[in-house]
Amino acid sequence: MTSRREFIGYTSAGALATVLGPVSANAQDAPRAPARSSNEPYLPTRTLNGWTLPYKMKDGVKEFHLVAEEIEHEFAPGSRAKCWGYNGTTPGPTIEAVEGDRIRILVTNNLPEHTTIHWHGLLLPSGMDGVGGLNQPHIQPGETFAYEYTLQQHGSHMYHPHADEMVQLAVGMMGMFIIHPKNGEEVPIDRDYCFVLHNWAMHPGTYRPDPAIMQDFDLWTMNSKVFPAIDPLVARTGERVRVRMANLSMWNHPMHMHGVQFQVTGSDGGRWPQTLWRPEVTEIVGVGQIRDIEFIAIPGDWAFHCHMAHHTMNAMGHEIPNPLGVDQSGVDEEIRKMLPGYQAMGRDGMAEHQDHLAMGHHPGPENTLPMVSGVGPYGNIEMGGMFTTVKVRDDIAPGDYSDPGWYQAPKGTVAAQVDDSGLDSPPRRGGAIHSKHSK
Ligand SMILES: [Cu+2]
Repeated sequence: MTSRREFIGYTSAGALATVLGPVSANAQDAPRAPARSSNEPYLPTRTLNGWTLPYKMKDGVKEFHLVAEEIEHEFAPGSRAKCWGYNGTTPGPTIEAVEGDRIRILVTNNLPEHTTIHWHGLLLPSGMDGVGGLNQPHIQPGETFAYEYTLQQHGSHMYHPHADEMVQLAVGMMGMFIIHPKNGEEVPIDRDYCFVLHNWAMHPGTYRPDPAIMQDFDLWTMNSKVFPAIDPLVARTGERVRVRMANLSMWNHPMHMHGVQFQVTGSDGGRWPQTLWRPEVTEIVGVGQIRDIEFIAIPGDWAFHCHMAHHTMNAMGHEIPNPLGVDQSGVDEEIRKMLPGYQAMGRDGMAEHQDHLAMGHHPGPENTLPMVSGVGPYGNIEMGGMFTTVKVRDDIAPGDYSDPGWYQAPKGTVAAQVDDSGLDSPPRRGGAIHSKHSK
């Protein structure tokens, strides 16, 4: 691992980290750098819950240093695991550079097995592409390799191992690689967020992701965090916000944003010509893809999440039979043999789950998050996994990313209960089983 002293010698887009102290393993606690604090000619990207890798300038080459290693990671308070990542975190730090830059990336392998890094989507010499055995010898434990090439493109990209991929991706080895256009942005951006979507088989009560799982994952993450531990995307009213969404999981994710029609404006292929931009409210980010979306910020608290309903939940216990509508008296003991800590619930839906846990009715399995959590100004949000919020306010200073708290909705603009005693029967077809208005 690079020492603090070495870090201080680096030029950084996130320069505050070098001034105020060592880069922490969980960078969500790191000081918030103002967006335009750097000397870089571009607006630095903000990696949700993450950080940007500082570099050193050496003879006209930007030199970065990644260290592949085992790390202690927290998905949210109450769920931690031994994962693999880079320089102390999963995902690894974001690499940022400019089209035309010559870059050198030193990769030190502190893992117990060999690795490589593939620069996903980058145009480079074949020998720098990072497929172990095909383009280069594997990087053995304890070795450091250098990758060096000139950036010929701009856009949102990723890096990840191309060695024992099933295991190394499953346990968290990935990061983003942002290349800014050398001539600046034709349409200027005020805030630029990025994250990688991923899935984890963190079986209840365990401390290591299971790499053998193909479909039944327990945790669905944005930058290796689950709601409510995912940072909100903060913006000032009227700002142009870009979100770069990458996917290195085992599923496609239809990412849905409330409150706006965003434009899909770019991908691994760079920021597209404006004639290709299209308005959407949900954009599927396929496995191995990146999609950039942009929108003008509208005041409010807006949900932003994957639309696969199970991807906004945490540990599921997939082997449990469907409890909906079932009287489960006496079955807890039986199920507890399969899932320690299980308590029968779900007869009337799963919303009660969050209340049961909040009231301390049962602790749940060790090191296992409740399926849903998060409390908003009006009650339980009942979400987990790939869910966060876009928080837009009129009075946020440019470059301030701190959480502004909950939105104070103008009077008369919040849905509220009305007196339904004098209502006519509503139009309907078919027979409801239980309904106040079913006659
Ligand atoms: Cu999803």
